[in-house]
Amino acid sequence: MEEFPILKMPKDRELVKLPNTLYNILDEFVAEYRTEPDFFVRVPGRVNLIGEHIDYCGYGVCPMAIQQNIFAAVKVTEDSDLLKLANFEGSKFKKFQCSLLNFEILRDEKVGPSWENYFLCGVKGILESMEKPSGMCVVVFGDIPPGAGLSSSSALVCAAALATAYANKLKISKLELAALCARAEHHIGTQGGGMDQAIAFLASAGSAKFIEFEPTLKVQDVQLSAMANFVIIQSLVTKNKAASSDFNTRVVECRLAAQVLAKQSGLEWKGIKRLAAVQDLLGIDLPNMIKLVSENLHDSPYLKSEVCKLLEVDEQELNSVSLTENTLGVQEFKLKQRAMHVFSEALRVKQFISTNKLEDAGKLMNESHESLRDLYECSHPQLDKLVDLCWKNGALGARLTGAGWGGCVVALVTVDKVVEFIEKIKKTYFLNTMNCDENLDSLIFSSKPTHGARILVLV
Ligand code: ADP
Ligand code: NG1
Ligand code: MG
Repeated sequence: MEEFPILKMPKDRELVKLPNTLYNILDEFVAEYRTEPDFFVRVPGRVNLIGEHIDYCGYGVCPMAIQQNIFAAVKVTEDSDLLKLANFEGSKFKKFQCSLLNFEILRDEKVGPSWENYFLCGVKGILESMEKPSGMCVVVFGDIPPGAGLSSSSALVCAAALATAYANKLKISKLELAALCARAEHHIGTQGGGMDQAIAFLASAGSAKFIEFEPTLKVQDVQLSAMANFVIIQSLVTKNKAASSDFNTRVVECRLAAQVLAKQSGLEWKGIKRLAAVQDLLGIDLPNMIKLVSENLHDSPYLKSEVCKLLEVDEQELNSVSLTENTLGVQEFKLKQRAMHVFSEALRVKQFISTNKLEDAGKLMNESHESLRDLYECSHPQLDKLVDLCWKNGALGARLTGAGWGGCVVALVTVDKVVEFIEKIKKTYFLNTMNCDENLDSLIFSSKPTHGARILVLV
């Protein structure tokens, strides 16, 4: 784990001046297990600035890590294969234990999988490359609001993987961990693209990142003007992504759009899973992909029977080549609208990372929101309301962030206007619209890009 700086955390808390979350977790750990942890891992959540629902289509995205984290305190027990998990919020997230040599990841599409399953995804990712893991006692703490599009799920998966890797002295790079965790989170049932796990490990303080997935994972810094400030606002509508088939339905619509476009273009379509692969094989640019979609796909939804006919397969074959377990019953697919969103959003990302004009960056964010609302249909009336208030109260741009259907909005506001903007949104959204007067500072805050996952040891 050479790439991870091992930070030292003094046991003597008097040496640390400020109250520190880590010491609260330490106390909780000692109360739970009557011993001290060997180490902590800390993995940040993220806000995606632009490039939504395109990572799983093979296109680059532009997130940054935020200050909220998932922490795990860990004690390694070399004489056993037992995993013991406890959570700081014990009434919400119940204790759990299992053998690391034999466990199952349980999905639940009605209420969502229980929390330990996300931890087990990360563990399973690491166990695929080793045989005899050491047991672990773990306490998890998180302050990333769950189901808010700030990637609490992946921070938990990544924290579990990093903890398991470090506990077992595995040599593994950040890039490998990111790719491994993206695959591992699929065990929960949603087929995301890898943005969240990549930024969790590869973020660095001070800059957002442009993350590309094809042909392999690659990360570059994105430097925005010093005047740029990103404000994150919770809509107060949550969306548990693994508790419905909405997310995978979009993944499948994009996959079918890719396959239909490939077949129409005379390409061998069965091996194609992503829209980016079609573009690659056709060797044309994004504006021409948009033209191809507008000329070749129809506006009305495609019935499953029509897709079968176009691809010349029966329903059984379509199910096994293109669908997921939880989308087998979907009968209609909006191929044109989803593909239009993906290609236009991929183009917006390129423009966003290369512009030095904040007004242009804001406009691209606005267009992204409109596309997610109208073409991708993953917004929510509360998100639309909030975005509208941002537009009216001085933001240069605003859009939903993360998977959507609820969650957060990210607004681009110039430094000189941030305080005034936050006050206006507190009043117009939280007080007037939502009648909410709880501590608003955790519901609307300005965030600077922070660093990726870290390991801390007690000294
Ligand atoms: P998002 O990634 O947008 O926050 P998801 O629906 O993908 O939302 O994941 C949310 C799930 O992650 C929660 O339902 C819970 O199971 C798990 N989770 C998030 N934060 C914590 C936490 N602090 N402790 C335990 N589980 C958590
Ligand atoms: P959130 O909102 O964190 O569940 C999901 C996917 C991302 C990406 C975005 C939409 C997972 C773990 N994350 O994020 O890969 O597709 O939606 O841009 O599936
Ligand atoms: Mg998630």
